[in-house]
Amino acid sequence: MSQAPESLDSTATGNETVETRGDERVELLRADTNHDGKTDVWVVDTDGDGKADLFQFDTDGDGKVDVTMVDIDEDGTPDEVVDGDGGLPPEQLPPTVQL
Ligand SMILES: [Ca+2]
Ligand SMILES: [Ca+2]
Ligand SMILES: [Ca+2]
Repeated sequence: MSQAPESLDSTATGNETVETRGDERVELLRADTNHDGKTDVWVVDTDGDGKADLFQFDTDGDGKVDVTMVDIDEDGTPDEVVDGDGGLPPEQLPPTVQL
């Protein structure tokens, strides 16, 4: 088995960094579920295969990610859930979908 030569250690900030399939950030969907004009759901494809593998949620409405879920095998079930943005802060753009 080959191991990654370097592993990021971001424990100093207290923010966990999630491992994703790729290092792209193709946002498939941004949504504003509480209609405050700020995005609170991000659905992201990180490896460019067109399928979502990263999901982020702002649960308290401050516009910052509170929960990040990674579906590393793209089977529809999150494999890793961390607090915060998982080291992948989204751009502060207006939501594409108003739910
Ligand atoms: Ca919102
Ligand atoms: Ca993908
Ligand atoms: Ca938040």
